[in-house]
Parts: sequence; C-alpha cells; structure tokens
Amino acid sequence: MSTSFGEPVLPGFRPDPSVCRVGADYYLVTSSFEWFPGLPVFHSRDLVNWRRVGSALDRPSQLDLTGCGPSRGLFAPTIRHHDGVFHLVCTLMDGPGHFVVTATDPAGPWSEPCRLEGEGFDPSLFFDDGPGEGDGPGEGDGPGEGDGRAWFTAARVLDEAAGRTEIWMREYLPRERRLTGPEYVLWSGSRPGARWVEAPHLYRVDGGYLLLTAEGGTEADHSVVAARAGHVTGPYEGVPGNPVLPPATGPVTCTGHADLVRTPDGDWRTVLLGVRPGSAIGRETFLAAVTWRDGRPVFSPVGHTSPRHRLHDDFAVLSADWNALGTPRAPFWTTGDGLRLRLRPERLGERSVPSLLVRPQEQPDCDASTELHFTPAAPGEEAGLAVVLDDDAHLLLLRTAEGLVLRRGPEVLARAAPSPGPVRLGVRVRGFAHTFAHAAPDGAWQDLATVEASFLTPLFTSVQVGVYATSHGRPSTNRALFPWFDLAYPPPPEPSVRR
Ligand code: 6LW
Repeated sequence: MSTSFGEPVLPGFRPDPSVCRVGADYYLVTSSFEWFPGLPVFHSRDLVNWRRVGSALDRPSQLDLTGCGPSRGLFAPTIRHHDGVFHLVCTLMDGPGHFVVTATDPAGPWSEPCRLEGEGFDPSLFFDDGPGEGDGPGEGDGPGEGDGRAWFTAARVLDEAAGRTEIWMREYLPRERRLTGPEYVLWSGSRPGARWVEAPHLYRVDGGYLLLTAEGGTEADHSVVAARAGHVTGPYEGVPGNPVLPPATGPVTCTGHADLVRTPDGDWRTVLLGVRPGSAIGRETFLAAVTWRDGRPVFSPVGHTSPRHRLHDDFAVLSADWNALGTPRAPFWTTGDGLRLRLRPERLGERSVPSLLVRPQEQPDCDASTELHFTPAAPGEEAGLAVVLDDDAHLLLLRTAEGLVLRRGPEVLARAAPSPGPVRLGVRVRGFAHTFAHAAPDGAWQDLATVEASFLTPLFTSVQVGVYATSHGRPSTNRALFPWFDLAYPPPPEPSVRR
C-alpha cells in the first residue's frame, strides 16, 4: 500500500530531518552538506507551518568546510532536548567526524562543536528519562522509569560495496558532552543482506525500547524498519512485518530517514525525507501520523496544505536562508541598499569559496529573477544569476565584457548583447526545463534559451538559485549590485481528472 505523503512541510533542500518537542514547541533540523551556514533550525507549533529561527553552525569557527566536495560535509543531524539544554549531534564527513553542539535557545547561539569519538555517520541521542513532560518520544511516553542515562547511537560501514552497515551505541554524558563506557552493537538490519541500515533513533514505547532505522539506501529502495528490546542495550528483535514503511510506490518517492515525536496530546507523528520526482529539488521534509499495532509503528498521511511562499528580497539584511558554498572567512557581501557582491578571484568549480549566495528552490516550478547593476572593469570579470546544484553542476546567466553569456560550467550555451547599464536576469523553471531571459529594467522580457537541466539531479543536496560574481583569478575592487531578488512559485498544475 502506498502512503501518500502529500506536499512537503519543509519544501526544497531539507533532507534528513530530525525533530524534538519542548512543551508546545517543535524544533527541527536538517542536514546541509557543503553549504554555509550549517544545520538550519526551524520552529513550529503544529508540525506543518515552520519558520527558520537560525542555524546551529553560523560562525566560521564552528564549521570548516575547506575542500569539501559535492554532497559531502555535514550529513544527518539529530536534535534532542534535556534539562533545559538542546543537544544537536551531527557528523562532518572527511573531517573531524561526530560532534555535539548545545544551546539553551535553539535560535542560538549554539556552542562550539565538541568532538565525539567513534566511526560512521547519522548520530543520534536518546535521553532515557522515563515518564514526564517529554520533549520527544523518548521521554514520558509510557509506564516504567527510565534510569536517567543518555545514549549516543550511530551507523558505521562494514562493507561499502555491499552497503552493509551496523548501528552501534555508547553512553553519552550530557554535562561533559562526551561518550563513556563500553560500546554495544545494536542492529544490522531487518533481514540478512540488509543494505544501508542508518539514521538510527531510539524511543521509549510502552515501557520498552524501540529502535527505528532507515534501510535500503536513500534512493528508490529507501524504507523504515523497527526493532524492540526490553533493555536499552538490547538485544533488539525486528518487529513483525518489517519494513514498517516499505519503499514508496506513490507520487512521493525515496521516503525514509524518519524521526518520531509525540504531540502534547500524546499522539505520535513522524518527519521523514521524500522526493517529488521530475525536478532538481531532491530530498525534502514530509510529515506523517504514526499509530501502533502489535508494537509496530504504522505510518499514515496527515492532511495538510503547505502554502507556497513568494519571496521578494530587497536585502535590508541577509536572511539565514541564503547559503554560501564552503565557509566564508569574512563576508564577501554587503546589504542595506540591495546586495553587493565583491568580485573576488575565486570561482565556481574549483572547490573554493566563490562570491555566490543561493537559496533553496522550494517547488518543482519557479520563476526566479533579479536586477544587476554591474560593469565589467577587466577581462574575466562577470556577475549575474545562478542556478546551482553544487560546485560542479550549475547554470549561470552572466554579464561579461562580451555581453550576456549563458553558461553550463565552461560551455557557452547562448549569448545576448543587451544595452549597457542595469539589466534584469530571469529563469523560468518547469521541472528540468530552464528558460533563461533578460530585460531592460523597464522593458519586456526577452527569452534567451531553454536548457534541459536533468544534469542537476541531486545526490544528497538540492538545486538552489541566487547570485554570483567573480574576477576569474585576478584581484579586483569591483562590485556587483543586486537591488532585489524575486522567487515566485506558480500554482501547482491541476491534478489530471482520473477517468
Ligand atoms: C545520510 C544518510 C544517508 O546521513 O545519506 O543515504 C546521508 N542515507 O542517512 C546524507 O543524507
């Protein structure tokens, strides 16, 4: 049976969600990979309407993404709350590995990362506090006292080629923010040969312990499996009828990587990732209801509508939703009277930190546009509109010394020669079809070219749109001014009438 998850509650580049509750407030974090700031934090009161409150890693001292390649960097996080403190664990891949940051206010400031030893990825925390006003499913959800200890779990690879992994656990000391005691191996999947058992989360359910993991890998075989134990260290036995969420067969694909949370009324919900095929948007955050049957979670749709927010940004300030590629050591932008980008030698495609600011495209169809005030002062100076998956895959509509150029990496796809002075740049995105256009500030749009952009299909991240400038390796004092950026989402197509 396919479970239709409807619209994402956090659309666009929002993979690997983790959620916790404190009283009536829910807080959610997602992975962010090679993009800065790292680990966006969202707040909601109903699990449907979310507002970005900040980022856990928003200072260069917290996050060094130097040399970070596409879909590397920060993998899946977990957020939990205990004794007035938020604990957020994550893994900086190809770097120091697992770490924890803490905060009393999820909007920040968050602490400097504290390294936690151990291999793998997808770390999680579980506070075994037993009954009480819990902030999440691990607390106050059933008879029987917890012993007050806290536990750190993670996935680690046993055989990369075969996708064999296992879930391991050690005790976590919250005040000291370190691991202690022996290591336990909890689980290696619901069946022999299980692949990519990851995204572990522990919960107290009906006086016992429930381990929820993803299985099958984050593509079409993605699923959710569950195991139960009488003691937190195991042994864990798979529940009858795994996977509890089979690979998706409905319009939303790749569903998995679930995290459970209880509502103030004691009902259960889950956030999980899913994909709406046919665009470069990638993995987004969806919501489902959870009920229990014979000790196993049963997922079902939650009816909701997700508004499509139009964005018109005149850059009074730079909102947290604008992302840089890698860690900027100092701002290469100023705001106030529009957004000014400094032209710097760094450019896309060389694993540096270019003068690029982009934000997630939130719907498969969108219309993005900006106005550019920029005059190239030397060969190689260019600035304009960017549609970017990562350092290697992007489309750029730029004003250069030779006029307007539409480029895919080094390949020139189209040219135009608008009059000097300010110019509007735009792209109409319909799935993978990207139609680029330009216009004089008070003139009519002139289409330049339509590009089939399935090369932007993501691995772990998602397509983003924004602005870019470079001096191509030479020093420059030039700047590019973008007085505004506009991102609109046409209404979804009417569902075809089933005959
Ligand atoms: C994430 C892990 C995964 O940490 O991909 O395929 C990683 N599964 O759960 C990045 O999203």
